[in-house]
Amino acid sequence: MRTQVAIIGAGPAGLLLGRALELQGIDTVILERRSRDYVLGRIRAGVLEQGTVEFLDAIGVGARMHAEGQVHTGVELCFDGESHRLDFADLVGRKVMVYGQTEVTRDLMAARDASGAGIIYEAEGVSLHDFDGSAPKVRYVKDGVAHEVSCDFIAGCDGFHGVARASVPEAAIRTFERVYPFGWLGILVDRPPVADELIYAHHERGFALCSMRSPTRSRYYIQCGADERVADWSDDRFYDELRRRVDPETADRLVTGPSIEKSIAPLRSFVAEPLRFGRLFLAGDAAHIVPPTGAKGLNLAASDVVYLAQALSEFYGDRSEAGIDGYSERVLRRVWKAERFSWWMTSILHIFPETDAFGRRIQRAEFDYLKGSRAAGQSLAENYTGLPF
Ligand code: RFL
Ligand code: PHB
Repeated sequence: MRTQVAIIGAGPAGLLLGRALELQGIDTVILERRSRDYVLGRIRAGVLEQGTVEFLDAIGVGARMHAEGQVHTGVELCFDGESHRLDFADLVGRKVMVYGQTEVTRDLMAARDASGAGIIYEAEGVSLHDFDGSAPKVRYVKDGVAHEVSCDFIAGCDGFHGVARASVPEAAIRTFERVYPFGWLGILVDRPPVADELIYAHHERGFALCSMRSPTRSRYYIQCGADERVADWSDDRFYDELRRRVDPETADRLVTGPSIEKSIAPLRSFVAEPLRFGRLFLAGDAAHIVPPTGAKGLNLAASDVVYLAQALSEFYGDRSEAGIDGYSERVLRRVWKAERFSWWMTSILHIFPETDAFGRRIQRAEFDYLKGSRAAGQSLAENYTGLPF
């Protein structure tokens, strides 16, 4: 089989890239290790930056998002039960869209189906070859039969545990990492959200987040120990803990119900440098990870893809290599700003093992500063709604 760009992974990064390239007339093959249902069953991100929304519109997959997603013009911050609303519209004239990653993925899969391009699911043993020359290849096994795809470029969009980054010689790559000593325990429940907007809460017992997927479906998270097990958290125990961490009115308003999903996500900051190795590019979680506190992971996958699609379209359209040469530097400059913001949001909102009395006073001062200073509010709002591409 021959294609122009072989894409590894059918998460948001791979699907967005496939769609953007298809609109430029560039041929792609997408190889995904899991089944379609498995990919659609993963509950992850919920907040789209304004720029991500604009990108989805530009590639013609925004219709259902505008019909079913919820536009949010602010968030609530809560510190030891005291609340403060940040009004993004007033502070920076911007907004975000609450629309699940699962739904974005579903819309992109439907668009790919409609164009007839297809996705090769359950591709096993994917391996990358010869990306240091001009004729890279990707091999995989499907239903017991070995296949080879020859291509001009490989896009590694296969997430943090994928094969693409792991295929790069160790001496050619440098990684930067911080693993946080806690995780997020999340539940999904078919009950109306406790508030119209997201609530990010700091409490001496740990962080909590009240989010949503629709007017009838809520997503809640609490900070938990890194080694805790989902099985030890009954729904009742989860709700009791959540109530203790938010302000009393929110706790009273909470409508509980049986969880339809419950999982623990570890928290990590990670960046690989560079993001281009000859004819191989890394994008999305394959290239970098942020803790979810800033709601940046999916949005970074989208901005990486904007740059990569542009670079490849310049290569094929204008026969210019400037875009692919500049890809890594351009992406990393934006990525590190999102890393900084996500790390900072995490550090002010969570309880760390080393958070002593001094540390909590500093966290309190951050909250008071955000409450009292328009500049501080603008800084958070500008980052949360998304820095320019
Ligand atoms: P994905 O989504 O992990 O997709 C990678 C795909 O590659 C496949 N794959 C392979 N395919 C073939 N061969 C192999 N060897 C392969 N190895 C892996 C995988 O099966 C998968 O389908 O990466 P991608 O596309 O880069 O997308 C990144 C986002 O999924 C991620 O950044 C976000 O979900 C992060 N995130 C959030 N981001 C936001 O922007 N806003 C949020 O509100 C937000 N909340 C979250 C989050 C992530 C969370 N978890 C569980 C990590 C909340 C949580 C709890
Ligand atoms: C979510 O709804 O899953 C969500 C929202 C905001 C975050 C992280 C996750 O910062």
